[in-house]
Amino acid sequence: MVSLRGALIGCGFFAVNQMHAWRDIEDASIVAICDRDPERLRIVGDQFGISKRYTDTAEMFASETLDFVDIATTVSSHRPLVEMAAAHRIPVICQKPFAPTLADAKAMVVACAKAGVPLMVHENFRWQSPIQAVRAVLDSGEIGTPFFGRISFRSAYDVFSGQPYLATGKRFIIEDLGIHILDIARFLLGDVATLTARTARINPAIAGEDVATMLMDHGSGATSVVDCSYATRLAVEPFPETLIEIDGSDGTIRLAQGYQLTVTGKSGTTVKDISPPLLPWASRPWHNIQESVLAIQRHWVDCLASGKEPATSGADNLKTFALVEAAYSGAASREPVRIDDLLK
Ligand code: NAD
Ligand code: 89V
Repeated sequence: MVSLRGALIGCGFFAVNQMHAWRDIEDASIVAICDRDPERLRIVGDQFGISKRYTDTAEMFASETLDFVDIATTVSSHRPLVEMAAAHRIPVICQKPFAPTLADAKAMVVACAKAGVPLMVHENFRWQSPIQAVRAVLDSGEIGTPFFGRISFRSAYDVFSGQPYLATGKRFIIEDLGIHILDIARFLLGDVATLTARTARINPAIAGEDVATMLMDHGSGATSVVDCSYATRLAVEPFPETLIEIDGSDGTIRLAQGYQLTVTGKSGTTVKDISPPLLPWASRPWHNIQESVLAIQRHWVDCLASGKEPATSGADNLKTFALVEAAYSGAASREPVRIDDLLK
């Protein structure tokens, strides 16, 4: 297979992981990079040996022949950049959060559909191997039909040192982190009918909410609780582990801190350590997330080769993004929100 020619837009904090992962994928390579900050362009260009460097995205699209673009900028630039890729008929990956509003997210899906180009949201948490392992247990039928889930991310890790912008937005934990955990809930238990939410800000030094609790009714009939906190000090800091409890008609799944998976089901109880691999370029505790970046980028290359729709396509991600919007509006109104009403 001929190697796909990609370009990366946005050479900041997280893009370095994406560049490492592209280097591990032999069917694709990054041939050009773009950042409006010349210093970030220099750092990433030098680290990964990329000589084609642009500070202007329009100039890059005009000058390069590309098979895809990978957008790793922060949220406010996502819509104009995705629409620019669609106008050039270039398949596009866009980091989460997909958009500032659901209306912007819908517009990007329409723009790419009209241009006939694939669009994938870089929603990588469901690609973490422990999350995939939970999904495999559900698919095996071992615990029967799930009727309850708790998907939990509670931490006091200092995310602001690497990503200072997270302290300044009116929206914080649901938009930045809850979006991943809500996506995992959809991935494991299916699409959501209604959501009820409560939020709090415990850290007085930040602008947005740092605690969120969401109760969801899934279309399947299952109920789940998604709870997220960056104000939870524990004896052993679990960042960035997502902990999972699922109860089914024939058993239970528990993914506990330290990547310990306990399954009690039709064939008894098994306990396994399902720690993710430490890739050569990865570092703890981020290795769990870094491994998922490689997995989702591999999936993108497979999808481009086969014509399959990515698991976290733009259209799929609208259903996760609707949960984010519902959580903010439901926390404000203290009323349950119907998800179908948002997706019309
Ligand atoms: P960052 O601010 O460190 O990097 C963003 C870079 O994009 C900056 O260098 C900036 O100069 C550049 N940029 C912004 N607008 C641009 C434009 N229009 N044209 C060219 N360059 C532009 O941010 P970050 O922490 O790396 O986050 C980037 C995105 O990745 C965010 O959406 C964030 O939510 C997401 N993220 C995802 C994960 C994950 O696990 N999926 C983890 C961390 C961050
Ligand atoms: O996914 C993210 O955007 C990151 C982190 C994993 C720290 O929440 O902000």
